Amino acid sequence: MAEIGATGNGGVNRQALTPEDTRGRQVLLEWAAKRGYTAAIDPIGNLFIRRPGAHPELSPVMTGSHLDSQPTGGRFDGVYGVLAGFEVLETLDDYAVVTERPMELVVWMNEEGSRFPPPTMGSAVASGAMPLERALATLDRNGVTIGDALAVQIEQLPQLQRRPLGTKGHVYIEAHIEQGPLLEAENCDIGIVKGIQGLHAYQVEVTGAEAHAGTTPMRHRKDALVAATTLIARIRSEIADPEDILRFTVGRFEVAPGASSTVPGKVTFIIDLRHPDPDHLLRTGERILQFCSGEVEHCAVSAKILLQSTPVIFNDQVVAMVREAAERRQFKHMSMISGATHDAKYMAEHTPTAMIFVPSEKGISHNEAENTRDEDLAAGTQILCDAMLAVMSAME
Ligand code: HGY
Ligand code: MN
Ligand code: MN
Repeated sequence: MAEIGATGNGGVNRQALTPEDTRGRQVLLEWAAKRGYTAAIDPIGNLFIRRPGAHPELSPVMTGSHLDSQPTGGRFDGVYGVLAGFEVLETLDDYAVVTERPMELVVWMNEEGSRFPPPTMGSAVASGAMPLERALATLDRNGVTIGDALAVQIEQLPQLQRRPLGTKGHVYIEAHIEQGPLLEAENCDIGIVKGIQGLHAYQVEVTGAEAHAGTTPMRHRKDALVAATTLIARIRSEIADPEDILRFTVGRFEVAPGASSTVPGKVTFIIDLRHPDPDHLLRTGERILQFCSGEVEHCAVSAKILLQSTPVIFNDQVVAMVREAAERRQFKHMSMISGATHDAKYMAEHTPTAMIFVPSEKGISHNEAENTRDEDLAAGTQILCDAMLAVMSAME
């Protein structure tokens, strides 16, 4: 998979619904077809690869993650969970294990939200947290909509069954790299993930007036860049958290018209705000929205909410079964809350859900240097297999 969209710097650029994303999905579907698994797609482009069980009418034990990446993404974010899940299905085949329930591997569409903000879009739409029409109308920087890009991708995928939104499972367990430093720092092999912190995404528009860089006096300018940077600095100082638990990021910042001799007339940027406490997240979000309205440095400011996902706590029975699997295999493990967001947060709304983490070297992720050792990847895959089999008959 890492060859598809390889950046030549050790990472991948396989953004949602690009030819690289399509290629990755084609390869996985080829592997699935060889194994006789069926494949379905829902209206927002989430893929469901199904290994049959003895009782097809029973709800499936599910796993999954995403194949789309950040522009300078690593080889493991998302991909690991997809390949670990596929490895579980194949291993059960190789050992001729007939499971009571079907097993399904989900490949979520646009988890990263880098080409089409916000993140976890496919799982948000599937769970009803985001209207399908709004997601399909989302534009990339070149004015391409998700709807159009998805139609092109579906054309290039093999024939797929259609599935409505809202697939529920018996249980959903997602394997993922930690993307942070805790497991390595504690010298642990496995993270027993109890939940995910909340995430708010806001799109802010700052509107000034384009003007000539040489002739326009500074005092007459409505410089959208000056206003936007002043606003971001003001917000940062206003919400600064001495305990360093709050996460405030502006990673996408667009200046128009982007010409060096024209005073910027418009700046659009996205705020990514995260915190494990729902009230603190909401209050901080409200303060930010107050800052992002009215006028700053003679420019008009407005903001719209792209995503407000509240912190989630996973099903304690499923979490306990993941922990038991790690104990039985004598892997050193620790419980944790995920700082990164994942599609599992939306599955958790209607399906008993948990996650398994494996260590990230130096906690590096969303970076081409992202790395995890083979033995850690294998350990996580083993726990995923054990836990998926354990929940098969449990969890009525
Ligand atoms: O942003 C995230 O937390 C995820 O890696 N997309
Ligand atoms: Mn991810
Ligand atoms: Mn990511």
